[in-house]
Amino acid sequence: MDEINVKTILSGVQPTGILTIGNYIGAIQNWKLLENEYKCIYPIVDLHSLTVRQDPKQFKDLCISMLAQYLACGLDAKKNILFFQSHVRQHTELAWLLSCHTYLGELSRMTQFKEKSEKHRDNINAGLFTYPILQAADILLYQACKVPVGEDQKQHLELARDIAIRFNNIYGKTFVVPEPHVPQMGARIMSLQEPSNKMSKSDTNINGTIFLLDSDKVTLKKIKRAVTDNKNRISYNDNQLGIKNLMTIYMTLTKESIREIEEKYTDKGYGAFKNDLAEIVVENLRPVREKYAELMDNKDYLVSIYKDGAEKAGEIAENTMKKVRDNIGLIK
Ligand code: ATP
Ligand code: LTN
Repeated sequence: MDEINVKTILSGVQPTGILTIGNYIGAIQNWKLLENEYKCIYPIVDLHSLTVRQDPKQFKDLCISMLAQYLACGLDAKKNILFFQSHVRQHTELAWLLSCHTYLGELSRMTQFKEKSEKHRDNINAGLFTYPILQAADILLYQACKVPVGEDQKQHLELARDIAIRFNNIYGKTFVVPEPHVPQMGARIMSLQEPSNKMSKSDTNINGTIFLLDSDKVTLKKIKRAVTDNKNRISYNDNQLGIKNLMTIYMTLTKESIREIEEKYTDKGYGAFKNDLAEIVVENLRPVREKYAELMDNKDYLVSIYKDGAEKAGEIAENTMKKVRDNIGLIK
């Protein structure tokens, strides 16, 4: 069993919109590199999204859309377990048991809770507060050893580790203690309008964000309008954050080195560079958009993927839960 555990990777994304080129470069492209080496489990964490009020009809569409986006980006459903968190009931069962082993003080230190309660002042619900416990359950349920997450989720992962260690100390070894996974291509894509901020799918300034399903025309327009500076020099440095960000996108999509890109554009200005970059982005995203449209036209196939995923995930989850229930003293 440990042999299997050592090789499990797990990460979750909330179904709250369309993935950005930041998610694609920073997360999904890296996940693809792992699929042959690890057992990869990617729940679409629908229950987490309910900490913010969702329109029920729209939410169903968002969830299906997220699954189609994963597949359209090239995640292979045969090699990765893709499913909806809510379809594997053990997530919420474990979350309760873990909540009895988590302190209020720990939860009140979470910066995401502080930020989100600022943002949603009219709906500071208990779920928002206990959100990291459900996240810990997602991870510990599958005995994941590595969790690919961005900077902002490191604190939640640290808490998941603390809970796992505490539980193991009280009841004997029950959970693998997870570690963050630092991706090989660790690029962080910034907003095209405010290059000191991360590009994010929930950013209200949509001109700063390239969504995977943006049309060619929209992508072109967003790149042309991307904030740069007046140096008109293609150089990768911290005094030219806008151009640095565009070069990062260029580099990760073409696999050319920064040096090669700088040389290629020594005698050229921002206009030419932006035109070429737009073409590269458009060429990369077009197949994703086409595949997405095809998938959304084939709902039966999507249903078969998430059902199969939930079945596989459910088996692993139940194995862990048997051990947890027994260790904690619940009668079989
Ligand atoms: P939201 O706006 O809903 O908070 P987000 O777009 O910031 O979402 P997450 O859902 O928090 O993204 O993250 C999903 C995955 O994508 C994580 O692994 C995260 O590290 C990665 N990711 C998100 N934004 C970027 C980015 N701008 N650059 C690189 N990787 C990113
Ligand atoms: N909280 C994460 C999403 C998330 C997650 C997880 C990430 C839920 N469960 C388990 C990694 C592992 C977020 O907001 N990005």
